[in-house]
Amino acid sequence: MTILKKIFLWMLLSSEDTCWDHIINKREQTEDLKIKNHNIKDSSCSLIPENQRFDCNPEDGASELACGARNCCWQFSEKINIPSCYYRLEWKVYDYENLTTLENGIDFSGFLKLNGYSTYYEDLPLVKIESTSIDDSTLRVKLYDPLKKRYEPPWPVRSEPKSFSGTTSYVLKINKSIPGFSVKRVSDGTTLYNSSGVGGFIFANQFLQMSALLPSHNIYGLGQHRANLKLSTNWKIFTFFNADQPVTENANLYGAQPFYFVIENTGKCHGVLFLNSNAMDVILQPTPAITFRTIGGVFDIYFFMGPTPADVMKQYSNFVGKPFLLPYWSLGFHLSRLGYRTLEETKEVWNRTRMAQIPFDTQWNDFDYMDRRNDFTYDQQKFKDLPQFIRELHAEGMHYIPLIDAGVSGTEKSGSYPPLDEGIRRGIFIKENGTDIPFQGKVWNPISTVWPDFTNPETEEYYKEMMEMAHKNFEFDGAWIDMNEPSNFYNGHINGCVENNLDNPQFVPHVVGRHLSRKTLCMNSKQFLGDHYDLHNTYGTGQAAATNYALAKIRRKRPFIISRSTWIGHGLYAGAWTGDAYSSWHSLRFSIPEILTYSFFQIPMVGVDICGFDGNVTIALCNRWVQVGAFYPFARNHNSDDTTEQDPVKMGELVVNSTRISLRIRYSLLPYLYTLFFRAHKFGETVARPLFFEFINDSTTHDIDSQFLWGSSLMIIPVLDEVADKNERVQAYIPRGKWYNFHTKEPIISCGKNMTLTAPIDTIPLLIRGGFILPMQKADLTTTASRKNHFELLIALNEENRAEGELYWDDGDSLDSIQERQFRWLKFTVENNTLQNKLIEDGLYDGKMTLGKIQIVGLEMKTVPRIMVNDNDIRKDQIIFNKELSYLRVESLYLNLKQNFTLSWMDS
Ligand code: MIG
Repeated sequence: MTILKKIFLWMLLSSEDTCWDHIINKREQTEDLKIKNHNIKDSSCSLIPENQRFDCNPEDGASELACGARNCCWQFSEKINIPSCYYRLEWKVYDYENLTTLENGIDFSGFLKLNGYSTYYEDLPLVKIESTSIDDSTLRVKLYDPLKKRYEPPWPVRSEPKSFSGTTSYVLKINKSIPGFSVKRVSDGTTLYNSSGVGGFIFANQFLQMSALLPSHNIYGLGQHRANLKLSTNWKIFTFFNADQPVTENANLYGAQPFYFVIENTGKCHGVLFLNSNAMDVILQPTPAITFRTIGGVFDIYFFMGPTPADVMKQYSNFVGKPFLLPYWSLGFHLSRLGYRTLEETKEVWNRTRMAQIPFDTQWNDFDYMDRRNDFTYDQQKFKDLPQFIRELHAEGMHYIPLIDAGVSGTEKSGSYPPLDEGIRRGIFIKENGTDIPFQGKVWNPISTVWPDFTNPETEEYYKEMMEMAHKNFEFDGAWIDMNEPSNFYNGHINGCVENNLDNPQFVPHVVGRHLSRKTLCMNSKQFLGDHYDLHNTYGTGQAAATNYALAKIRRKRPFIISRSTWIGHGLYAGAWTGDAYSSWHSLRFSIPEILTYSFFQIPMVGVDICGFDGNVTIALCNRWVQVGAFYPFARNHNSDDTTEQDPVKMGELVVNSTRISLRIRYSLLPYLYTLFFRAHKFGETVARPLFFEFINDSTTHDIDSQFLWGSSLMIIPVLDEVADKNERVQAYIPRGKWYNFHTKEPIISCGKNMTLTAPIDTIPLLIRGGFILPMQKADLTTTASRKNHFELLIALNEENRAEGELYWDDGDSLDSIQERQFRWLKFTVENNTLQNKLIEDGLYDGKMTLGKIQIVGLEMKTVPRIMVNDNDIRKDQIIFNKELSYLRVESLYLNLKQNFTLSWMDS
């Protein structure tokens, strides 16, 4: 085929994408030049604009010479992040061969054959590329070694997809002349991902790279990083390698979630998972484009077509697993700190918090409670009465969660510490390379630490036994799993790691310290399923899975686990907290995008340490932090041992007041929050939700990460800086529609505008969205008590005087409530001045469910309305109506929610 014909074909394949067209034109010119001009090298290079450069020398210290050796372009750039050494358009080391369409007519397979040298060791001689249409909205493209099995992550657990033969909302195209592929949305022709001839496609043993053009700058996800919700495309490197790294910008943190989410220019959305657990850099550049650069495994890429944000989430959750159904009590307030040195100190804080009438469900202990900081033990002196204390908590309807460190003590007298003896007997610890000896490092344990290998199928049973042994001594209710990146005080061994190609690969992603074994294990240590090098990022999720299994077996109730480290699919087993946050206004402000980003990853149960972990918090900061912290899905105040006490009572009257006010609101809204968590479990929906999920066509919302929603209908507008705090005012964007001030019930009608809201010193601004019904219960001091109170409905009418809402209810703790249909799942609607309930699904839960009160906001009536329940008038003294506010309250109802009822209002 002549060059021109090739170009023509290629243009046909991809002519709809503007960015792409641009490059094609350049390429066409380049090819013309090739014919006319000998000095093609420099001209082709200078035709590539800066923001279309793809880095050809990601190692430090690029030079013209080294760049030339890579057959790349060199054009020195002053700007720090813009590559001086970049790929020429025709750069390739692979050629397509034997591309064939498969039986279903949509999927294909083919090979890429090596025809050059990437400059990285061990380029694969042959790469197989396969596309699999999983369903109409999910596409998988996998590139792997057909000759030798390479590592692939064990989580999320997945079955080989069957290929689908219906119509798909996407189409995948290949330009046979150059490596790569493109994925296009059928309905509007948007190219979502185009890697054909973009950057340099490389598949070497320890260097895998793929770049792709993206359709917009609205890119989200790629956690765990401290960043704005909408990610910067200004040559940003996001490094994925789980590390014990206090939360800061431009660093790889505790979790790895290589999943991104894009709002296309049309407002349609899609998500992309890059299922690779090796240490990896992901670069976003202003083209806009993305580069994945990883040092092991395979390319396994999943496209989730949306088109709404909720669709993307649902499709993604179908693949990675949906969040666990949490126990109701876990939605209460949690109190913790490192450095309650004794049980007495723990009790003191517990007591004063309760005495202050602060809603409070779960007391935590950090490793203080352990005997010599060893897992599965408790200190028989300083925490002598721990078992009794836990019984007391239980009697009060409260719960207890202890910390469990990932590592187990590695030096104990034989026969004295079963977790070590049993682990050795079963051979389940991560091993020293080439031996059967457990890999030894050091964490909190007295002398040394070894790590259970959660990829070993034996470990689950081992973990269960160890936890059961501990549980017999003190009946904890959940688990807080820490240091599971895994973290180590040494860089590998006490004297480091021996030189080897896993600890010293040719290319090291931009991990903090630029050294893989920094504060973790040597990369060449051995796990059941392979090298730690490959499995590192999955460790925390492996521990979460084993802990979940153990807790379910031991307690026969819903497991509740909070983990620091996370990986893809983590939410199926556990929630997370974001790790060590500094007690600063800056951390407070970033806590919102941090929490929202975890929602994308299907980890809705997430929180930031309220009032911050490191550093001393001020009263002013803690005061605002407790207010928003009450709206973190996971609401826990936690603190380091070398900082001043920051439990609400210790912070003084102002903070106590704010805590009480905000937690009472939280507790009163728990039936709503629990329903959202049920929907997360059932459908993969988000709980804490970015505004753009609900207002996708309003592009102002695409950037907002200082406000958020619970579900569709409650907007939280926290005070996040000192100016707003002092002024007691906060700026907020109110999307189009009718809203109501939660506190005052005043209506706000917006056509999409910025507004200033008052934020009194002890109160967080909250808005309810017209058109929705929120199930509530009167707050109490524990969830155990509050969930017995009568239900209430808060009805916020929209401009058409309609509203709807939902309630999921069960006993809040049984493992199999859903399978056994031990629930009630109701829908409420308001239409034609009548409130009605209907079953969404039939259920058998037979606990009491009484509706005691309704509130309606936005009810415009001339006089106090007459109200009928099931066609009977109710008493006048049950009705309170505020005409100016259009606010109605009906009290002392006694309606069984499990039966159908109607409640209507009319002019009297
Ligand atoms: O080396 O268990 O992020 O929440 O208090 C520090 C002690 C270990 C780190 C956790 C923090 C916890 C602390 N842990």
